[in-house]
Formats: sequence, structure tokens, C-alpha cells
Amino acid sequence: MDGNGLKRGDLSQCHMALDGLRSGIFVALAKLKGRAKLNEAELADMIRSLRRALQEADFNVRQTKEITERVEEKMRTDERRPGLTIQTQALNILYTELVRLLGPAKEVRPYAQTILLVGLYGQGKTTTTAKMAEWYRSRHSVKVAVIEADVHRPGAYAQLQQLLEDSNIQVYGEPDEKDAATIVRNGLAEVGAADVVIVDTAGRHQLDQKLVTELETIANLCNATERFLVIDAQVGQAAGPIAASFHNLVGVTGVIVTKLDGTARGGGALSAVAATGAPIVYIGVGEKVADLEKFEGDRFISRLLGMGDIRGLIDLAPSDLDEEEALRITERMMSGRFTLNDMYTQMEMMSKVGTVDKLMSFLPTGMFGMGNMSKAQKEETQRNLDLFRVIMDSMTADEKNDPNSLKVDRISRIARGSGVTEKDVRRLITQWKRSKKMMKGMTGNRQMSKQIKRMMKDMDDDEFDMGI
Ligand SMILES: Nc1nc2c(ncn2[C@@H]2O[C@H](COP(=O)(O)OP(=O)(O)O)[C@@H](O)[C@H]2O)c(=O)[nH]1
Ligand SMILES: [Mg+2]
Repeated sequence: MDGNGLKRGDLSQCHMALDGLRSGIFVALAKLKGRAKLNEAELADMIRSLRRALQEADFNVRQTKEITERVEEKMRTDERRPGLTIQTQALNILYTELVRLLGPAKEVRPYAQTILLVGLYGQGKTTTTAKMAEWYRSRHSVKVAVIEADVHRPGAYAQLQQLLEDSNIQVYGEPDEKDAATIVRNGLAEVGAADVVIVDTAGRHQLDQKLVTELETIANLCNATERFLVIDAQVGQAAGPIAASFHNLVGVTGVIVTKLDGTARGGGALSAVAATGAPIVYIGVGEKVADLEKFEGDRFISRLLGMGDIRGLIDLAPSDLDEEEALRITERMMSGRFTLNDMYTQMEMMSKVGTVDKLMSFLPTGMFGMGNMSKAQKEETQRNLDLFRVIMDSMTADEKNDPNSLKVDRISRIARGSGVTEKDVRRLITQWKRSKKMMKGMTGNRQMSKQIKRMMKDMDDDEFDMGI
């Protein structure tokens, strides 16, 4: 595991209040806790709770009905994998259903496109305007232009210009003009030849009449091919009504969820999708222009449900991921022993699960703090993993057991054997030392230690504790 991602301070996330939908779902699943057999009354109780949780999260009647009916049906008919508790089975079924509901990311063609971004104040519209512009420019090599039509926030034009200063994207704005429609009209005339035009608009804390009229006028003028609602991951249940009102106004065709690099899980986005019937298109994962990702439903739901405990990892990973091995490593971590071999096995497990990225989506954000790794950090981790594997293949078992024994001559032998530089080998050792220290730090942390122990005990009891 890469030391980069281990931040001890992140433990606090485990104790943060759960957002509405997630806690509602966990309350529902808790009805099945510790049950070995499916009991009709408890199943009915669970389905009732689930229905309430979905409704409170502004899922509409049809969606709520469809999900609860399918969960109930599958609970009765799906064959349960050996060793899986009823509760875990329910979680997995619900996971599949929610991913299905979200569907695949919307494809946005990179030509003949005018995109209007709408949303409340501070949600990330201006930042997302710049991110998307750079996305189309760099990935599709098309001509992109942006129009700043926010006349209410002083400095909006300067903000957008600054975000895009390093790219050759055309930024149109009239900082002294007070009428948004005028800017949009002039802007469209000016940037007419662009393949993709993105129009940034003003937001308020609430949709007031003035903003409504302004947005309507702009939307009519633009005749936009896409109208994307930008929504902050922190907006919980309120997202449903907010999305519905923007939908009534401009006809939302896609949702962009921002600030998913933070601690918020983005439950509100599901409500926004339910309220508009529009799919999620992109997610924002940082303040920088490059911090935009295509939406992936399975990762999004894993994160939302907090499926990133080791149990979830085992249930969802390919079957060749050995449960005992995972337990053994956790135990060794707990004991403070952490050889290069352990690190190697961890890496092998990672490669079996897939990319680091995939593993990150399973790991608990609170437990290892990995959820907050930037995209660049994740990419670096992947590169390190590949390199370290090569190096370790040139090491003897003893050397891997006791990396401290690696002195100059051995380091140079290993470097030659694996075709890398000595500096690379030293980097591996430094990385191991750092990881070991972090593991120690984690197990030295009493709260963390207690949590891991409880989790392992639950695994022994073949019981899945969701922390409630
Ligand atoms: N961490 C993080 N911050 C973001 C993200 N998107 C926007 N922000 C920040 O949120 C704040 C408001 O963003 P802005 O684009 O001005 O929102 P607007 O009022 O909707 O235009 C700024 O400080 C942005 O840097 C994101 O994906 N992650
Ligand atoms: Mg703005």
C-alpha cells in the first residue's frame, strides 16, 4: 500500500454523521443483522425501512417501487454464496440495483455542442466550466469556447480566465455588462465557430424570481444542446427539490456532482437523478482544472454505501482473492509485523482485484484515508506497484522477510537482476519503511485499533457489522 495515501487524521471520517440515504439504508439492512435464515417478518420489515429511506431521499414512487420489489424478489430467489450473511447479500443486491438505476455515464458528443451549466451558488459551476472546456480541448482536440454569463458574482469572468489561463481556450465575458442575456448574445456571435461552447451562469442560494427569469432568457437564447445541473456532493436530501426546480426551468439533461474529493458521499446526487430522470455525466474531484472524471456508477455507489470494508472487498472481488490471505494480512498489520513479503502480497491482491483505482473504491475512506488520493497520486501508486513487483522478483525470500538486511552490495545485485537503478531499489525500501511506520501508527491509534478488531471479530462470527 502506498504511504502517500495513508493519513491518520482521516479517522474522523468514520464517525461523521452519515448522510440521509446511506443511514436510511443501513437502518433497513440492520433489520437482518446476524440472521442466518431469511425470516418473512424481518424481510418485510427491512423492505418497509428501505422504502422509507428511498422516499425520504426523494426517489419517486416508481423508482422506489421498482427497487424495493427487485430487492425483495432477489432476496427470496437468489442463491446465497456460502459464507455470505443475509445482511451482506441484501447489501450486494441493493448495490447492484442502485448501480442499475444510475445507468452508464451519458456520452456527450464533442461537436455541434452548446452546454449550459446551471445550479445554485458555490456548487462549482465556474470551476466545472473550465474543467469541461479543458476536457474537450485535450481529449478531442476540438475548438472550445466558454462564455461567462454570471453578472452577479463580481470577478466571475476573472475567475474563469484565471482557471483557463494556461490553455488556449477562448474565454468570452463582459465584466462591466449587467445584463446576462446581452453577454450571451454577443458571446455566441463571437465564438460561433467553436465545436463546443460552454455557458456559465449565475447561481443564488435559492432560485429567486429574478434568477428564474434570467435563466429562462439565457436558455432560450442559447438553444443549448445540453443543460447540465452542477451539484455539490455535500447537498443531501435538498438536492431533490433543487434539481426538480431547475428541471422545470431549463429541462436538465445531465447532472455533474462536484467535490467528491472531500468527505461527502454524494447521496443527494441520487435524488437529483431521480428528480430529473437525467443521468450523471461527470464528477468533480478537486479544485484544479484537470480534476474531472467521467462518472462510473459502480464506484459511485460503493462509495455512497461505504462498502469499502474488507468484507465488501471480499464479497465483490474476483473469487481468486483469498479471504484467508486478506485476514492474515490484516492480522499481521495488527501485530505490527510487516515484512516486504506482506507488502508484496498486498500488491498481488491489489493486482488481482484490478487496478489500484478499483481497490480504492472498495477501501474505506475513513480507515486508510485512501479516498482522498488525487488522480495523480493514484497513477503514481500504480507505477510504483509495477516497478516494485519487478524488483521484488529479484529478491530472495530472506531478503523480503527482512528488508533491513539490504546493504549496498545486495542492493546493487538486485538492481542488476531486475534491470532497474539502485535508486529504484532504495525507493522500494524507503516505501516499505514508510508503510511499516504508518501501519504501526494505525495500530497504535486506539480508536482505529478497536475498529479493526471489531471488524475482524465480526468476520470471525461471520457477521457483517455496518457500524450501527
Ligand atoms: N475540492 C473541490 N472543490 C471544488 C470542486 N469544484 C469546485 N470547487 C470549489 O468550490 C468553490 C466554488 O466553486 P465555483 O466554481 O466558484 O462555484 P459556482 O459559484 O457554482 O460557480 C471554489 O472554491 C472551487 O474551487 C471540486 O470538485 N472539488
Ligand atoms: Mg460561478
